[in-house]
Amino acid sequence: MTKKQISNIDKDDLDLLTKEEVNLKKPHLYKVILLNDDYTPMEYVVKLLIKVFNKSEPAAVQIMLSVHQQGSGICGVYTLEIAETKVKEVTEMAKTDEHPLKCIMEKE
Ligand code: TYC
Repeated sequence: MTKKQISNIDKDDLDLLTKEEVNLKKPHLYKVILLNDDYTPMEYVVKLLIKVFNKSEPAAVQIMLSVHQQGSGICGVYTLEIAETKVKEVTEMAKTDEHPLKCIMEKE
C-alpha cells in the first residue's frame, strides 16, 4: 500500500489495518564479520577497520583483538547492499595487499 493510499484512509480505518497491510516492515539487517587467521598483521587489520568501517583507532584495536582471541568478530550491522559492499571492500583490499583476511556476512 502506498503512502498516498494510506493518507486517503480515515484515521479510524487506519487503526484497523495491521502493520503488514500498511507495510511498516523494517529492513533485514546483516552482521559483517571478520575472521581470524595466523598471517594478516594486527596493524593491517586495525587500519582496515578504520578505513572500511569508519572505526576510531581504540574501537578498531578492540575489534581486532577480539577477532584475534575469539576467532571472529562483528565489525558492524547494515542493510543488505551496504553489508555486501563492506564485505567486497575488505575482500578486495586484502587481496590487493596479499593477506588471507576473510570477511563474511550473516543475517541478524
Ligand atoms: N591473528 C593475526 C595475528 O596474530 C591478527 C588478526 C586479527 C588477523 C584479526 C585477522 O581478522 C583478523 N597477526
